[in-house]
Amino acid sequence: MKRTTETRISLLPLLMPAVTGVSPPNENLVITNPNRPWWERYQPISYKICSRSGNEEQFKDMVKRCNNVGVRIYVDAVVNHMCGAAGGSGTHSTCGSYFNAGNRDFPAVPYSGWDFNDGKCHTGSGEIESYNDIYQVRDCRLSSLLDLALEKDYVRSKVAEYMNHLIDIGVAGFRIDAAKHMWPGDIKAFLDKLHDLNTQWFSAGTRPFIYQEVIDLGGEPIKGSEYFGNGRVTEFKYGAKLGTVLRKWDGEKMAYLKNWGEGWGFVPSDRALVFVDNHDNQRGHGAGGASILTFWDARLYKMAVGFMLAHPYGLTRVMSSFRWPRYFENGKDVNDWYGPPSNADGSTKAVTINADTTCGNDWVCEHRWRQIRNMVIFRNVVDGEPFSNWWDNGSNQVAFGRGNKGFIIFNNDDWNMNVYVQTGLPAGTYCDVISGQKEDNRCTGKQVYVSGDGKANFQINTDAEDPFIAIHVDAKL
Ligand code: QV4
Ligand code: CA
Repeated sequence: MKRTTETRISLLPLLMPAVTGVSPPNENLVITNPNRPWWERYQPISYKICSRSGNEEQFKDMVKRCNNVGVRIYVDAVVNHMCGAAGGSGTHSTCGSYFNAGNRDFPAVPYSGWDFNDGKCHTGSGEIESYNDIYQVRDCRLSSLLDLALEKDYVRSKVAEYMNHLIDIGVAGFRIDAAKHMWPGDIKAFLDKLHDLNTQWFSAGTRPFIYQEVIDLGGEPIKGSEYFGNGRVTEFKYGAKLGTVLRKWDGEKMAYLKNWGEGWGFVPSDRALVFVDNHDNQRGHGAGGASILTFWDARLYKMAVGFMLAHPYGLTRVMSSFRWPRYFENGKDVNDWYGPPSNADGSTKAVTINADTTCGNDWVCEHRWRQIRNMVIFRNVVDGEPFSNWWDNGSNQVAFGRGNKGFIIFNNDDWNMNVYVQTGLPAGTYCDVISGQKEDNRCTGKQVYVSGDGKANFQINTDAEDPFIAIHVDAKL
């Protein structure tokens, strides 16, 4: 399975142990200045499955092999627009399909001038000029990207045809890119045309899982809630706020996380798709700003992902990235455009696996980091259990449990922690799944002793490699 822009793993209940999101698989504009940026994949030329990650046969093979081992594939669907207005004309597309951006001609779909919103957008530039005008945001061009006229049944049908092709191959659902830039009713119209999932892997009548990229940090007229009828929505406040808390910016502290979730003004839990970072904001694109934690800040990042996976709010997504030569000039990463690790001929480097199970070739594979992988298991073990036994020291030492199945405790203060707290767990010896895990009925890391009354002693020094401990009933000796 090749990853280019990113791989996303979100965690659904136990029946779906692993869920992977893939970069846009359809044909896109080939951009050579800069040299093959990751973001060229957000400039569609056609709906042929033919990208830098491979062709249709290779995509089918990946989906089949993943489905056969219980890994579900979600596709990033870029259907708000085609390539940028300055994309030119010719066959510089990943499958060599001809197009002419200047006169809106995309014969490989086919789309023509009638299928775009040029006449509908009322700004002087044809671009979105103000996010305070909901008509501009939906009907004008986002960064010059040619905006599709999704009120037309023809356009809706072409989009649905593309998505149905993917569903028939075996994908389990979609991330709807730039959903804020489409009218909720237009999204509903093409979603209503979608097939049920492929019965080779899914039970009859299963609908595709949908989550919509709507950036709503508050302060704009378009609200995530307008999209609830279509599926989940991305909750961007989540990563921005969690990063602020763990960095201790703006006077925030972990003790305030006691009412994390709706209590922080987030969308209802059953509507939320949450994440610490994504492929945009880990490199300064999109929303969230400087507080966003990423693999570059590994220690705080593991704590943030650990907190997210332990907490019951939302449907969680784990990021998996590639490293790039990040280089700041005047506060901006001038290399934010870098594509995936690639060979001299432009082909993407393989995701090699090291002896310690981490990835090589500059693939970061956060999902394989022991702390993150083990917290995914934690989330599955505690699924459905209530948020319980919150404890805090009024500062940055906090703990909480999930019923009688799991417990997690953090020390993000500048002093050592030594506490005796209620875990809610049955008496016994548990393996900490952060410093190690349970193997052959012994712990490879720290051990935690829970006494008959459910209490346990936790010591976490401020300079610990990972200043948090997590235990659950499947890691009990
Ligand atoms: C630029 C100017 C234009 C100008 C044009 C001239 O902005 O005003 O007219 O040049 O050629 C790239 C460039 C951008 C360029 C554009 C068109 O960065 O400078 O326009 O191409 O050539 C990704 C990247 C963008 C990239 C885009 C298309 O992040 O930088 O643009 O792909 O290649 C908002 C939205 C939200 C969006 C977020 C980034 O509400 O929906 O911004 N997030 C999603 C994806 C994101 C993707 C897109 C949407 C677009 O997650 O990855 O943008 O599909 O918040
Ligand atoms: Ca639009």
